[in-house]
Amino acid sequence: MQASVAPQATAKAVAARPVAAAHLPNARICVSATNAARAAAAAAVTAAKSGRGAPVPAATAMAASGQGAPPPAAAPPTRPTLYDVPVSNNGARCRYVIYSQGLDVAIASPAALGGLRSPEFLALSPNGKMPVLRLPAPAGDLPAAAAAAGLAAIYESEVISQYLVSAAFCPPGTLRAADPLAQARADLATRAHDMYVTTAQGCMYKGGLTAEERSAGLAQLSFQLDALERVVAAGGGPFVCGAEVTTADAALAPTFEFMVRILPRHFGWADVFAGRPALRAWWGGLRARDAAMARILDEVAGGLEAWEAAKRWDELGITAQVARGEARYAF
Ligand SMILES: N[C@@H](CCC(=O)N[C@@H](CS)C(=O)NCC(=O)O)C(=O)O
Repeated sequence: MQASVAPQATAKAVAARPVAAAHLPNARICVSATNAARAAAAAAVTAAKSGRGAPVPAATAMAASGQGAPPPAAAPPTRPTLYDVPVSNNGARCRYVIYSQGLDVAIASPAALGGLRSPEFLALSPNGKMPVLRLPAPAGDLPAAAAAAGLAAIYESEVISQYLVSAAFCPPGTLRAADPLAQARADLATRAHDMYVTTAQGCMYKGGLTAEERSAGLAQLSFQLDALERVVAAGGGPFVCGAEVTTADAALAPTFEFMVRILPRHFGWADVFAGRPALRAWWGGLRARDAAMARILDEVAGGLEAWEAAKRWDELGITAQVARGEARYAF
């Protein structure tokens, strides 16, 4: 339903939108933006007095990494909280929905819960992966055992993204295509990305892979780029599924930020978009068309620049592996 509205205008129009209590997952426990601000302030005072952690304002939290010295167990959030970090390409799609729709959802680093391997985080996200969305669950709302088992949390970025655009938070049709076939293309691009691209993306930046494993991963990225090119070309642009921006654009774009920055620089690719004109056109216009999209891409880019500054590819032996030339890395 956002399609006919300029994305910047949409973001502006919804920037101050409070989340209607009736639209929230449990009206009894959810608060308006104003009350949330009061509750956050009260929580901060309580946290300062008690030394316990509390949800961190987005700007502060996003500056933190996913790891860090574990604080004492965090107090239950008073509003929905997304645990994620800036460089997380999967989580970035959820941040896009929050930013573009002006949702009253806090963003905090997993470090606020003691990091990805802490019992507190694993109770919310059993695979130890971000993002995870924690929903308000004060004492008495859920049995303690259910809360401890993570029943007040949703993980998997696409599931969170779809929940955030559902009636729990947004008007019907938000970030969805009106045409069923267009929406099917958006779903297809998202699913292909999640099943075949993100599962191979570690070949771009993880150590411990043999030359053959890294080469196979990079070949898979190239193959999947061709498959995505067909889907995006069928929609006719400018967005993933056609004329309307959808959650699919936010799912794919952060991973393209990885590919565009890493593949030419570290693996000798001449051009990620060579022979892929539909993807080139989509990518070329994405930042300028949508301020919330530019924001998540800047967050991902900042994380990748920090990796560059830390010489990640040298430190992990990837640069030396590529220099040995035992396998093909450029596609
Ligand atoms: N399918 C999951 C993938 C989650 C995932 O791999 N998250 C990454 C960040 S983008 C992560 O937590 N990495 C840290 C780790 O695996 O230790 C989703 O879409 O949420």
